[in-house]
Amino acid sequence: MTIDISELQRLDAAHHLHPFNDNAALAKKGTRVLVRGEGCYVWDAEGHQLLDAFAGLWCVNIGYGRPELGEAASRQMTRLAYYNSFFQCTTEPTIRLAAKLAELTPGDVNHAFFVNSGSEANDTILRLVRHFWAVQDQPQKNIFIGRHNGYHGTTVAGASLGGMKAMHGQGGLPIPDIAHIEPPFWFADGGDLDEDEYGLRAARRLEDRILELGPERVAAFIGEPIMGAIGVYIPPRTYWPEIERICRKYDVLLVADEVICGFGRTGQWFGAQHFGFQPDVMTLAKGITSGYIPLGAAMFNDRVAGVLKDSGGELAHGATYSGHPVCAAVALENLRIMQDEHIVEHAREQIAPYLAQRWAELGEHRLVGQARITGLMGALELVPDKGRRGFFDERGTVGALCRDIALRNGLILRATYDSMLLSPPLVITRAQVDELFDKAWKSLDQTAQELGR
Ligand code: PXG
Repeated sequence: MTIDISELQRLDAAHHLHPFNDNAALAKKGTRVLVRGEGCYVWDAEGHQLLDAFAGLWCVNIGYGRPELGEAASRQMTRLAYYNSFFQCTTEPTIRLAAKLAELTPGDVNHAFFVNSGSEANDTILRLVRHFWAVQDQPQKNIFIGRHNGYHGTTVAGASLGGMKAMHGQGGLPIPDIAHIEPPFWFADGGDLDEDEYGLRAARRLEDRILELGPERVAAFIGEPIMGAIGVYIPPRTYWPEIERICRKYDVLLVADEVICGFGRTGQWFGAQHFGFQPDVMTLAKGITSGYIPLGAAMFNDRVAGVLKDSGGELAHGATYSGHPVCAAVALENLRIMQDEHIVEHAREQIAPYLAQRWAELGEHRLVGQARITGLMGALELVPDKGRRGFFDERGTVGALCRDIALRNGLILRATYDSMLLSPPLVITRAQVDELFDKAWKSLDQTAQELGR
């Protein structure tokens, strides 16, 4: 069956509002329609094959086209397409998934509340953590501290917890009782400090802010182990242990938003394990189903869940699709494949060291000021002057140019400002890493040529 692309583009322009797009500009240009995926590749309706070095949107961890996930969905849909977890009921895959997540997440983070996305998981965390303190006679302990340029989703609470100015500028955000501190980004902010010293200094901004607000008012700190959307800010190894120490000292709950870092992205199951800290609460989504079906989970440790369970009343929170059996069945199949095929170990042992080596080679390109990478998550910082840690005057133009050139070369990289971001499926092979390197190098060369004109 052939696809009439211009007809689809016309309908899209007429009826579809795209997230995070200039919709008027897109309507003029015409959207790209993707039609198929297999492993690390996707194909568009015009027949272009693209190496997806971004795993969709940081999520297709097991790669595209695994029929087992469709079969798991089909089996569950045929048997019991839907039942809820309200009214003292639930379904078998929902229970089994909660238990599986308790097994995989570190320490005593043993209790799942299911939703449909990362944003909703963070909304859930905001409400239930505030409730946790309130039922212990500390209703004033309700402030969440996040970070400027953090990304925690786009719902009212998610976007408020995040620190993206553009999002705060639309819709009257942030909501009250949310504070932000500066993120750890040594490349821009480290000055003369070495990275380890800088990591401690950046973490202590949390202590300063807690003391400013009063520890009796601060409910929780939330952070992505590695900040993804803003440009893969990899904190120095000293950062998270210091954050953990500060949270414990002032009895502030530590929330790790693992939506991107979770499910193998860093080479460990979770980013917290990579950095060696123990969260009280975790946000999960994306890789939980490898993006095959929407699902999010807020995970709580024994302390928080214990208080929520024993609070002597009904938990006034939940969605129609909390614990949807089809989504849970797909997540279970995804996690079974990841475990049976040792996909996290493959990423950590076979791919991460080789990718780090090739990424460092890209770092030698004259356009690249820093090539940072952890596990299968990296960024190339494009700069005007290779000898200096600085940025282009008009940020984002060069990144967008490089992204478009890469696309023409058959490579999907995301650009945030002038950082080219990397997050391939975890099943990528060494040969595909070489292909990625060749296409990225060629794209950097062509970008530099364009700039020289
Ligand atoms: N937390 C983190 C750390 C995320 O990266 C969310 C929460 C929200 O998840 P949902 O499922 O509600 O989207 C995210 C999502 C980008 C980009 O441009 C990143 C995300 C979403 C959309 C775009 O890098 N991350």
